[in-house]
Amino acid sequence: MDSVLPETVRPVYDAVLKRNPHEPEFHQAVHEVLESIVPVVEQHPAFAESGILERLVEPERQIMFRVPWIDDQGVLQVNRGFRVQFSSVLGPYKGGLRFHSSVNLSIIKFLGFEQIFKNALTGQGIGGAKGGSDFDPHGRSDGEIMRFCQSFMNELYRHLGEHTDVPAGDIGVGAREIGYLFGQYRKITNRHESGMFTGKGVSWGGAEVRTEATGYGSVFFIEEMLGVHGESLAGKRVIVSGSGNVAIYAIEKATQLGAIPITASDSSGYIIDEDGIDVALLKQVKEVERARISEYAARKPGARFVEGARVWEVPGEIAIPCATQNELDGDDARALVASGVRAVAEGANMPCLPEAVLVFQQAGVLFAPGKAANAGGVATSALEMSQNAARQRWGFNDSEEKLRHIMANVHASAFDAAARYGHPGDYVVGANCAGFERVAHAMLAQGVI
Ligand code: NDP
Ligand code: 2IT
Repeated sequence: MDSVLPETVRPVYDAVLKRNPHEPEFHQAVHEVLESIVPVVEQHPAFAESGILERLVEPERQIMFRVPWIDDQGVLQVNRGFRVQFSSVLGPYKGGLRFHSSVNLSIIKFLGFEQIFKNALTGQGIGGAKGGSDFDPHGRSDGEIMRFCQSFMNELYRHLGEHTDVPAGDIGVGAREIGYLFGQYRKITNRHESGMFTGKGVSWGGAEVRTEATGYGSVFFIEEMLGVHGESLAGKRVIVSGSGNVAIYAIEKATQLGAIPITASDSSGYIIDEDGIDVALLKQVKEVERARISEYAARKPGARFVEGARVWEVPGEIAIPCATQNELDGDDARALVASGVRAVAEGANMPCLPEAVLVFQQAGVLFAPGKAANAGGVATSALEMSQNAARQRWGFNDSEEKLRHIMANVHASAFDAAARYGHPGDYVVGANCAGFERVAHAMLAQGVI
C-alpha cells in the first residue's frame, strides 16, 4: 500500500509498524505525515537529534477501560472505552469522542495523531487526543444512551479537566451525548467545570457556531483555495457524503454561498436532489427524527435514494467527503476527475485513501486534507474554551466571523509552508509541515519529556 519513505524518516515508520502491529489506520496516518515532513526534518537537524519523531509517534498516555451498562431489556452489555492522549506540548489534550461499532485502538490512535497537527495548525493552545467506544448508538433509546454515557464517564472523568484533557463530539457523539457525559462529570466531581468539555448546549456553556463550525469551516477553506485562482463557489455542483453534523453544515454553508449541493448519504446509500438539498428537510430527518437518509427522498419530490452505492459516481465540481475514514478510493477519485471535479476538501478525517489523494493531485485538482479543511470544528472548540474561561458569551455573527478568519489563516499557513518547502499548491505537504514545525519547536523548547 505504502510508497517507500526516504531514509530520513523510514526507521521511525518501521519502528511504528513493529511496535504497533494490527493498527492499519494508525500506520496510514503516520505514513502520510512522515512522507510530508521530510524537508522540515532535513532543515532542522536538532529535531532528529532530540528524537522528536520517535516521541511524537508514541502517545503520552493511552487509556482503555470497561464500560458496562444495562439495556432496555435488562440485559447487561459490555463495551470498550478509549482515550488516547497523544500530545500536550501546545496545550491541554483536545479532541473528540467517537461512538461507532468500528472503533478500536487503531482508529482512535490515527485520529489522535492527526489531531496533534490539526490543532497546531489552528494556531491555538490545544494539544492532541481522541477517544470513544465501540458502542453503536443506532436504534438505542435515550435511556440506553444516557446509561451508556454515564458508565463511560464513571471511568473517564478521572483523566479529564479544563487544564488536562477537554473532549468534544465526533461520529455518534453530538449534543445529546455531550449533555449526558457532562452531567455525569458534574455529578461525580461536584464541579460545574464548563471548560472540561466543548460542544455543550448553548444555554449551559456551549459556544455559538460550534455545531456549525466543522461543516462551515470546510466550505470557507474551499472558498480560500478557489480564491487563489480567482474562482468562486457560485453555481458549482457540490457532492457531499455523510448526513451527520459535518455534512449538514457543509451543505448549509455551500448553499448560502451560492453553490448547489445535490447529495448526502449514510451507511445505507445516498440521496440525490438535482434542485439542491433542502437543508430544513435534511435537518428534520437527521437531527430531529434521527431517521435514515432514504426518508429525505421519500418526502421530497424529485429526489432519489440510491441504495448501497457511494456518492462519488455523481458528477460535480466540488466534493466534500464528510462521513468517515477511507470512504473514497482510487476508482472513486478517477470517476470524480473524469466528471470534472475542481476541488476536494476532507470534511471527515482521512476519508480519502492515499491513492485517491495522488489521483487528485496528479490531475491538478485542488485538494485539502482533513487536518486543514475540518480544523474549524476544533478551532471553535478552542473559542468555546476561551469563552468559558472568561465567563463570556459571544454572538453568532461575531463567532462565525472569527471562524472565517481562522480558516483563512489555516489556509495561509498551509499554502505558505507548501511553497517554503518546495511543493507549491500541495496542501497535504503544507498542512503537515506547518503543523509539525509548531509542535516540534515546542517539544524542543520543553526538553525531553
Ligand atoms: P455524525 O455521527 O454526525 O455523522 C456521521 C455520518 O457519516 C452519518 O451520516 C453516518 O451514517 C456516516 N458514517 C459514519 N460511519 C460510516 C461508515 N463506516 N460507513 C458509511 N457511513 C458512515 O459524525 P460527524 O458528522 O461529526 O463526523 C463525520 C466525520 O467528520 C468523521 O470523520 C469525524 O471524525 C469528522 N470530524 C468531525 C468533527 C466534528 O466537529 N463533529 C470535526 C472534525 C472532523 P450512519 O448513520 O449510517 O452510520
Ligand atoms: O476531529 C475533530 O477535530 C473533532 N472531532 C473535533 C474535536 C474538538 O475537540 O472539537
